Amino acid sequence: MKKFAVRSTSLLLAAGLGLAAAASWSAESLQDVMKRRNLSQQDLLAASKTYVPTGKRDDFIAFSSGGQSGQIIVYGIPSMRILKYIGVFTPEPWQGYGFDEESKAVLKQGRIDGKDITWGDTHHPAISETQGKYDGQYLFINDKANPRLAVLDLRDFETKQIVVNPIFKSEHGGAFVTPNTEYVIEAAQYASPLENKKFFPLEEFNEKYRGGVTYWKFDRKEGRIVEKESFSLELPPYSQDLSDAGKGPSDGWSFTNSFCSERYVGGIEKGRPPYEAGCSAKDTDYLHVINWKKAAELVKAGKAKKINGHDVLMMETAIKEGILFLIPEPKSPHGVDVTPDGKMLVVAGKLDTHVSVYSFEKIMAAIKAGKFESKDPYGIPVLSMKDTLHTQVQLGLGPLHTQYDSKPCIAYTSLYVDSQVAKWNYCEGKVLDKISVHYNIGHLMTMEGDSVDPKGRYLVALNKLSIDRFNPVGPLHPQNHQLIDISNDKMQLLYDMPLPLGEPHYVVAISADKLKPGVRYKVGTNSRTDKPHPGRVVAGEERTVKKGNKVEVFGSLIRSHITPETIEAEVGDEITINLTNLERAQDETHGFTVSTYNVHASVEPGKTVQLKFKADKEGVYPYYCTEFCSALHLEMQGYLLVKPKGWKPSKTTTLAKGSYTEADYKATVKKVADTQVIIDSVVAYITSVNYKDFPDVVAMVEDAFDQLGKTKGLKEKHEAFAAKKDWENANLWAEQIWQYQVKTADLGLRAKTYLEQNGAKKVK
Ligand code: K7E
Ligand code: CUA
Repeated sequence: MKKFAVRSTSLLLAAGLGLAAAASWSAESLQDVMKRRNLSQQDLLAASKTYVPTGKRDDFIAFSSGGQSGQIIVYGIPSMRILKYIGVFTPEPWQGYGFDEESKAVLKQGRIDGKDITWGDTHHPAISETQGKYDGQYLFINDKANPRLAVLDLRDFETKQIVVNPIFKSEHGGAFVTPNTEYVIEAAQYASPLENKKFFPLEEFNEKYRGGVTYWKFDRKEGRIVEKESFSLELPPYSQDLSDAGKGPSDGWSFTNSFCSERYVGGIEKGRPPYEAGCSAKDTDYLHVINWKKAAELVKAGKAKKINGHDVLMMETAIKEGILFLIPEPKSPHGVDVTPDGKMLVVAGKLDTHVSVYSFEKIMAAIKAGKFESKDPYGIPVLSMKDTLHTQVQLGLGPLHTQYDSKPCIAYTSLYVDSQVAKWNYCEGKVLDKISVHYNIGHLMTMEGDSVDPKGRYLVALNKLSIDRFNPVGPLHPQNHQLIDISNDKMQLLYDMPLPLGEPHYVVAISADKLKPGVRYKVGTNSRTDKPHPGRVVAGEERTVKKGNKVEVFGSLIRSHITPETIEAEVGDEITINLTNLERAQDETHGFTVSTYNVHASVEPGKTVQLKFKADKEGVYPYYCTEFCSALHLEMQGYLLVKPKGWKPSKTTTLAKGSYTEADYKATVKKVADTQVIIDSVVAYITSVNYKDFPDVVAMVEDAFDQLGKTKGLKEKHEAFAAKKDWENANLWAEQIWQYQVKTADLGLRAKTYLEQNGAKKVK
């Protein structure tokens, strides 16, 4: 390998050929380290279960709600390494989210009453399902504070759509998908008048305030929610909480529980007892049982009423058609979780020590027999607990949420007050194990644990308080996601991960091999619409168009150059900059910003973005690439020149000249020749193996030849200047050849390394 070491390129080669330093093992033994760091055998065991060596990958990918950050957090399991934050309801500068026109258009869909809302209280992410199994195609998440739902595409981990709930003022029981992602379920939380901008006094709460559940229609082919085909069910003002969709035998039904079915409206200011007291006075609240398939048919048949332009199936209709029922459930429940086989639903009452396991078969039997114990004040038939319960199990204080294991009948329930996870058998109604967590657990999550096909192995406890677990960082503490091994009879705590981005209520995890995200876009793609971008260019077609006071740039980015190098405008001009990243190589993202104009874009390979602003102040504004993309990244630069109105150059200006000699020129020419030798050898290697079987390598090779192709004609150019003894121009044009060669060699070496590591075979 050494034979390629050429002076000016040796740095590049050292990196590209992987001339690693000789492995230097620590002289310490494992025992020494245990002693020095005060680690137990148990600690070592836990470490070995979570440690993912460099270059290796995680088995599961978790998508966590970002809580009040309005974002999604992506991390790996079991390493708990954070992989990405995805901007959803909130601008996210790294990804240019909210700073380029394409993503601004997505955020704009989330406007309410014409106003931007640039944060979200995200609670429940959901992965799209096919036949009840996670399929890894799409991700949904709700915003509780401003009732909205977002759609993310897992091909590029980008937010594509935000829809605003047309009738709710808050929302909590979403996102939950039906088994084939026909609908995304979203339930209201705090009851309000359904009609927009309508005021009714709290004294009319029972009559004029309403809850509900919305079923958002999802078009999988388009990857978007179809608002026109979505509908809601009007429900009593019972503070609907979490939902879940039936599966298997219960497919077609959905379940939503509630708290404060007392319909208490507080009023401590008027001497009445406070909310907390009034909202937990009764021993039971109501589980709503809804036949959503039938509801969808009724809406299609025109039985819905339009409220704010949205189809709402009124309670009266739902009762008459026999698609809405209630079942008492223990005090202030939080989660309702359908078992993987779809036969039971587990409800945990926060203020009860039991979990209640309802049998779907019994529910159906009671409905069929018309066996109701009463009607609620709105006339909804109420099934009795006795007729519908399979069993109740005493688990501990403050049971909240339940998830399932790959082993039959095994469930895990979070105990908020006890700060514990309980492992139990819901078929036999037996507690099997308990483990303490730190502290005050909300949701918990097992691998694909709310699907029909849970994967077992790990459980994550989403603890609300971390108190003393981490180094102190001030009064606001991070949250604590604790990883627990559930592959054996006894649960084992493995790892504490601080989550520093809001309170993530829920997280879902999918087998990593189900995700197949791309590494590049088709050149010229608007990633937010998946369509060709009108501002796209191919190499050589870059241009700047000035029309009146509008300056529009159609530019490109490729290592290590921004085209154009200057943008000239007059003060007051409207500037539009379209940029296409022409790279095909993996991870060659360029960023782009213009000084002090509050614009930023992340332009991944193939993507086209648009930045728009008014050049409202005269002056000189550098623009540059914000991602360290290459050895000449800092040189990816240019100037926006904003001239005063009517400005003319006062005298002929000349650009500053460098002083170059014949010797400089000759040295550069030699450097070019040496580098070509390296390129030739790399090309010889690549073409000697079956590189065409590796699509990533083919892309790199294409990129490399693109770069090399740009040197065409430059040799003649520098030689012509040399003949005239113009050493500056001769040297700089020769240097430009080397610039392209370096990029060619960089790609070629990456391709070579890839081929070597991925078992490329010799072709004759
Ligand atoms: Cu915080 Cu599901 Cu919104 Cu429970 S939720 S903890
Ligand atoms: Cu492109 Cu830095």
